[in-house]
Amino acid sequence: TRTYDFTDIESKWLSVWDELEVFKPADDGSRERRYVLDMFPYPSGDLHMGHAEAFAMGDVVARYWRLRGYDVMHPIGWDSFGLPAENAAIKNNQHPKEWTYKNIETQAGSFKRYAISADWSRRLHTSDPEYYRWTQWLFTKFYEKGLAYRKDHPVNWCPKDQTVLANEQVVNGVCDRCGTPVTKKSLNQWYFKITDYADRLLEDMEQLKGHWPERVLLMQKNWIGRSEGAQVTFEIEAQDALPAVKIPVFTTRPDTLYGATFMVVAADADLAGELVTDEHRSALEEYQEQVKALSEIERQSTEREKTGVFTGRYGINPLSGEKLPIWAADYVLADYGTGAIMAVPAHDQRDLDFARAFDLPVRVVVDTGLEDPNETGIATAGEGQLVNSGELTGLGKAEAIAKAIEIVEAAGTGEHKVNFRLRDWLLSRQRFWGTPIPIIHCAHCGEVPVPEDQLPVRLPDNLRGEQLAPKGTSPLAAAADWVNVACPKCGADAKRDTDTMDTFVDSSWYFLRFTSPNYTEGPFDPKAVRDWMPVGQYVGGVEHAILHLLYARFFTKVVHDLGLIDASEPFGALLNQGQVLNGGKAMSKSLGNGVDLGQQLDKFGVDAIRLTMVFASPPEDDVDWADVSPAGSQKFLARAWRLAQDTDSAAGVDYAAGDKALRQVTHRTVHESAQLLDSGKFNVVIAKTMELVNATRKTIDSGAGAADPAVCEAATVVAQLLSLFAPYTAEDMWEALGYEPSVANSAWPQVDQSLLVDDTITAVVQIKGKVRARLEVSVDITEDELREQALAHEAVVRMLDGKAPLKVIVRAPKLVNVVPAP
Ligand code: ANZ
Ligand code: ZN
Repeated sequence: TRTYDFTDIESKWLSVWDELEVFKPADDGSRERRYVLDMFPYPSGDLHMGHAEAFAMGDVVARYWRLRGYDVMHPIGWDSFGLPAENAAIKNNQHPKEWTYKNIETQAGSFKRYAISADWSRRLHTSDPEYYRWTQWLFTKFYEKGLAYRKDHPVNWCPKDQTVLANEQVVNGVCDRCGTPVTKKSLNQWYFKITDYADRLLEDMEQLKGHWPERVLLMQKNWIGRSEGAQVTFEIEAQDALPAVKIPVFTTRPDTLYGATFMVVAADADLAGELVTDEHRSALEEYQEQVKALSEIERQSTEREKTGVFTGRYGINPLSGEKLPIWAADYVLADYGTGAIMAVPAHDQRDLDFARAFDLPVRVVVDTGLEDPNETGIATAGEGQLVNSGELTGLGKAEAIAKAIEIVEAAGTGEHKVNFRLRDWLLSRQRFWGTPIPIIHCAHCGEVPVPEDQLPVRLPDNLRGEQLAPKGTSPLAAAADWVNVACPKCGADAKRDTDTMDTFVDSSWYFLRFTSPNYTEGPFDPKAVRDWMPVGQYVGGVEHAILHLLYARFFTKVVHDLGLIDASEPFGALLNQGQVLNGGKAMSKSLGNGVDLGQQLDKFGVDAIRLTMVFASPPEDDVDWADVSPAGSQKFLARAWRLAQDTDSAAGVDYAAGDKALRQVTHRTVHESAQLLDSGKFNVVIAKTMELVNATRKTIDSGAGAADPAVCEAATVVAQLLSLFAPYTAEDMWEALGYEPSVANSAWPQVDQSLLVDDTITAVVQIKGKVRARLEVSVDITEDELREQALAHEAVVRMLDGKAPLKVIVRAPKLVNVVPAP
């Protein structure tokens, strides 16, 4: 007899699946379509344990939906632009594409071996000119809509990588790639105007509730950071030779206007330099130098002692007419609100800390019933009644906010205002290995988008090694033959933009391209997008909770507004799989606790690794590789596989004649598995399958033996359930049972409801305290089901005589008490 040999099974089925194109959707509308997507990989070497987990989870969904009869699209591709390729190229004196495409091939081979049920015909790479042509095309559409623009801006700059960093790439003041302290630099940069979409990005999260993890929605909400309040203008008095000016401040608490005792401008905003008097200028400049070295997080830290300098100027409170000293400090950020605030130390902790550090007055204007902040050092932010506040005195907080806004609006010194924390998306990168920005700069015409028929703007093929090294400007600037072009508008000598795009741009629309990856008339075929979008299940790490998901949502909305697609949200449901740890810690070189996926696959087989990943915990939870047993998984798979070997062919078997107890276990398993899969409890399905395998073996050993039709039925179901987790083993079982490949496209097993009721109980139905009926019901019948059955019973129907009962008290599963209407 054959023994379970995973190597043998793996090599046998891979080619069969390929040949039969088992995982290619029919895409003909004959069945309802569903789109399952794993966040596409970055080709950084071979696949690792993290990929193995994420893709195992996504594949469970794809394979389950396929069995349920949906036409499933589960594509795969690569997010293949980015820095590591460039760094490798510099080191090895190559072009980045060499490293990139070599790694892609390695990963593709591993994905195939890992038996991801992917439609390989849809494969794409964002670094292919056929792909980035359309990234560029989309950029030009954004540009035409005013959604892509350039501005001078102080940017985070990594002096070592010689590149601009987004805020989130600055961690504790250092570059998250190389650890070098980050400095500021002013550069003319490209931005996407994502702030125009702040409100919609926030509102449309309603549609995602219940389908996306709660914490991801919360993180997005905080990132967008909507706050409502007022913008209030303060007159700044002329002083010495300096003229009077007006400074708007943003406040969420206009009710506290009478409690403002000073003002603060961001030390690094131009405004600080414009306000400061000669007497205080050198102190300000010295202070500004210190501030430059700090990260945004440090600046806003409530732990750090407050610092600042006086500007020598005063502003007039528009409500009270009071004269307030203006300070410059780093706890006020230049690029939030207006970069200036009114400070209300009694009710804002940061202001209170500052007031105490510099001996500024603290005035309570909201009586919250709490102790005086002057004494406690704790600002009171809560509800209360206004005091010492002129016309606002006596009002509650909310009323006072409304009233204050009314007053400043009437006086023309302020207005209601909504502010967002979200900033525009800085997409320029001074790097080589990215999508070139399709703009030509002409001395006569200004910025000219590259016309559609001249796209793609291809990256030059002839740069390599040191030529790609960062020099403060994009390496593309050095490629004279590439940079110098004729202006598409006037024909004069002009220059290409030499920046490339943030790779997050590439990944903001790849899910649309997957619907029609070979389409040449546009970025995607509108019909294909209509057919497939939105993605039914998106799977990926929580590290993408903010940026990637927000950018993808933004792109989808813009593309929707361009009239190109119907969907306005890209991902209907989101699953964040956990991490794979080892010994309770993330795997890392420095800890030396890395586990090599390839070695695990060689040792235990693909199926055992996949099964282990899914069995370890619910998909959202981390998997600690030190706590799991791939050897145990392998043993279980051998045991399951043996069932099919021991059973006769399934052809022509009448299951109804089989052992009833085993049939009940089988049908119950199918029934419960469907519920568990629908609610994402994949690990429990494996536990149920294990129980079914045990029950089947017991029947073989004790009952009518392997010839029992119930055994054949059970083995069939085991193969189908296992096809979600252990596709090779399942396919081999399927063949042994006498079916045609592939089990992946067989149908979800039919449940015989009568076999679900195994543990039954007699429920009594009482009317006016007398037993009138008895019902044979399942022990886990729900209250609703029991009520329905009781009221449908003929004795009860007769007694109620067509009238609705006054009251029905249900105690499932044993008792129903019916109180008839009088
Ligand atoms: C007066 C005041 C009184 C404030 C009070 C709060 C409480 P969010 O919710 O984050 O929008 N603020 C405004 N611009 C700022 C900036 N550029 N840097 C630092 N802080 C700034 O916070 C808005 C509040 O943060 C504003 O309301 C302002 O302080 C401060 F009892 O104004 B408030
Ligand atoms: Zn021109």
